[in-house]
Amino acid sequence: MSVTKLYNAWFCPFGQRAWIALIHKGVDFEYVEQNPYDKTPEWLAVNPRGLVPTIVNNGHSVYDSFICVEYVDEAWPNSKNLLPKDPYQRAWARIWSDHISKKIVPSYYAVLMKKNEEEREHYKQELLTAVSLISDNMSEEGPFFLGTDFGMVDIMLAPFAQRLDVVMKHFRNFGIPDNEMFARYHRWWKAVQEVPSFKATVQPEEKLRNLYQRYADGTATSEVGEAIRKGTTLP
Ligand SMILES: N[C@@H](CCC(=O)N[C@@H](CS)C(=O)NCC(=O)O)C(=O)O
Repeated sequence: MSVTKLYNAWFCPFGQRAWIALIHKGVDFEYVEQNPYDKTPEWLAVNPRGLVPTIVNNGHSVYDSFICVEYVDEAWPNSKNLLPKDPYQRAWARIWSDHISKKIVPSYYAVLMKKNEEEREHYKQELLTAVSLISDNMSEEGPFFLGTDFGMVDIMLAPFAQRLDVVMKHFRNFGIPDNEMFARYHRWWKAVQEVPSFKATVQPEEKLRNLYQRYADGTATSEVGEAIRKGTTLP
């Protein structure tokens, strides 16, 4: 049987999701560092969209981080479920994963990339509203989104929580306020930082900041960068 491969770029928050999922489930895989911007025929043969993350398993390519996380959970079933068993709880986890993709991620990039201060203010408010909404819907007991088990929603949010702390504070002097409204969010984030699979994927802060400089300058030519500039949906 061929070895399972994860094509990723060290800095990519989407790729980090698939990476965390594979480690968390204890999957034996090979990490392949890939430059996703260089759309060589070899790379496009692995993923026609040319985006990381991409998981290659049993001769098939699986891509898009949300799909990768679900796939990992289903392809390597074990006690470390990333999605709960109950259909409604599964739907609930997907509802909030979708919220992260549609509300939190785009506003994070917009605060980072928009040049106009007024526009940035608008997206800061959107980001805070979106984060407070997800915090209000985290399980009371916690510490994770659904309770005691680290899972899908936590994986979807964690790479961006890290960038809010490391990148956003540095370039925009802006973060999630440490007040009553966001107390549950901060309890969640503290617990996530102790999860071994998450810890294993964390990159040095300085390295991340250097990489995000071009987003903060508004010059990033990635598909995400183009989408934020044009106001279209993210890839
Ligand atoms: N929706 C995709 C987005 C993945 C994505 O945008 N990855 C970036 C790196 S962080 C990429 O591969 N960019 C290549 C490009 O922009 O050409 C996912 O969730 O996996």
